[in-house]
Amino acid sequence: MYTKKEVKTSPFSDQKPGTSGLRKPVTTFKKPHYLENFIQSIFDTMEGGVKGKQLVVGGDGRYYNKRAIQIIIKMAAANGVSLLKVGRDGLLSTPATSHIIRKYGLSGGIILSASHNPGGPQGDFGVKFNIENGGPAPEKVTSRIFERSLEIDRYFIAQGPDVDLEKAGAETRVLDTVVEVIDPVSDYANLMEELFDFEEIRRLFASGFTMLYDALHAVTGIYAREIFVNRLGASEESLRNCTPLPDFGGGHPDPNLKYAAELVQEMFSDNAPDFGAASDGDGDRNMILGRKFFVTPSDSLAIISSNHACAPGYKEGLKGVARSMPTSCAVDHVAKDLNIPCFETPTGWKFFGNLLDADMITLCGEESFGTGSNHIREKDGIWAVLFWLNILAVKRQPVSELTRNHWLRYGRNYYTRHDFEEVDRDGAIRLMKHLEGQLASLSGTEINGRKVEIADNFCYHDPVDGSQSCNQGIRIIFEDGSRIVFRLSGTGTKGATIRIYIEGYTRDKDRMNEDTQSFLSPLIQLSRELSKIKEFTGRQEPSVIT
Ligand code: VG1
Ligand code: CO
Repeated sequence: MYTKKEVKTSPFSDQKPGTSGLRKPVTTFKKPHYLENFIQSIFDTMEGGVKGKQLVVGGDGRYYNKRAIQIIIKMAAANGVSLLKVGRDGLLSTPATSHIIRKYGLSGGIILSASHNPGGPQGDFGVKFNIENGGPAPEKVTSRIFERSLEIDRYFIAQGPDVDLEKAGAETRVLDTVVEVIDPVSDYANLMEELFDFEEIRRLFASGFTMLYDALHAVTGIYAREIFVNRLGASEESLRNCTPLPDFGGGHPDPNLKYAAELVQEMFSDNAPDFGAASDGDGDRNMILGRKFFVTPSDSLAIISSNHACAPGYKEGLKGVARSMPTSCAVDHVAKDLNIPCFETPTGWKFFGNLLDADMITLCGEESFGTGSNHIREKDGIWAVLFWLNILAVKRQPVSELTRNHWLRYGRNYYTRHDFEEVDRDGAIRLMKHLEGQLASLSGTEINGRKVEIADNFCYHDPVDGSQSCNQGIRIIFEDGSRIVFRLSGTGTKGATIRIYIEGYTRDKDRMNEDTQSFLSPLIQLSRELSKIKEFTGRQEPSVIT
């Protein structure tokens, strides 16, 4: 029924993976040979060759997911993959994929997602490749893939009918490859039951505790229904937008104050439920809200770390923690208190992989609504929501009270990120050069009463494999614990996105409940002046503030 075909092709020059996989407009991915070239480049550079390997593939259900999966199934077969697990209907969240790779000892996985970027025919598509530890391919692997993509001249693909992906458990032979359709939820849900106290959380819901979970019409809808409603007894009304749609209902599947506006509005209304949460397109991000209360992702990591013992899976204690460089230093205070190491890595989950593999950290997170642990090698949205539920089930305190008590104990790291999206790329690059040029003269000086402790371009030395990743963002750190960080996004697909991260720290008990933007306004003002953002981009105001 199937025949193997070799197709001649020529390279594309723009297949360099960014912070998290290769992300391009759907229109680019639909160009003849575009997806095929990239997939073949992954196969061609797999250690020991792809022949005979076992892999998994799935995606967040966005537009082009179904078509792309069929192409990948046929390419995997023509390249001699022995077993290919595929999520039912082509669906698998990023964290669930990571777990499948680890649980079944697969050699890797392909995740079709542009994460939080919008979908649909005019939206974005993406391909992420994860390696055998279940985590995103590290830079040495993505560089090999990119180099290969620049010289590729052929790919292999099976010709024959599409594989039916509707029934979990079904097996189809494509050439010599077994294509197995898997239930995308059950293995993952079982893992969650091992880590968290489902009994206790069930009791919490039974006591009348209310929650609103918004999947933003992306992949986590199917996980939320099984875990929160079926296994934990939350009411059906707790679920919002939980049917995955190819265009995410026209929305932006990014769980933050701007793009999850409906949820935010409800959580800040007078009859708000006790707890609110949302995830992104591929399910690795999370936003945590209480009644009329927003928890910054940086605080969320710190609060989870400090309350880790509430969850059975973490009772034994933490080996260490890690955060990406722009993430606020809130977790550093907890680490100090627990007397465990705290690592600072560049942006992107791939940098946590070595630390997790070497058992040097247990929990880690990013300011960009990403939190996770050593249970898999990706950040994990539903996991973070469950961790909060587990903590709340034990503490029986409102989210706001829990967070405020945390600040009283450790001090508060006021934190905001200002994104200037889709600015002119040349202007953005010139802005970063301008900042770089000022670093030497900034060190040791005093600006508006704050002494600069460090002004540099962050360079990471991986303590496990000794690799170096430089040029990871300009940081200006002041002696009083405040910081301004500038970097360019590596996930956008139009122009450039400048991210400015601003942080201020206080232990003053009388200053714990101020408005973040006003607390930080002198630093925000300074960030505009230092970067001359108006001059370089023509823009004064950010497009997104989180
Ligand atoms: C953004 C975030 C980063 C995150 C990455 C992937 O990258 O800032 O923290 O790891 O997205 O997230 P950037 O380069 O645009 O700042 V996801 O949910 O795409 O896997
Ligand atoms: Co994501």
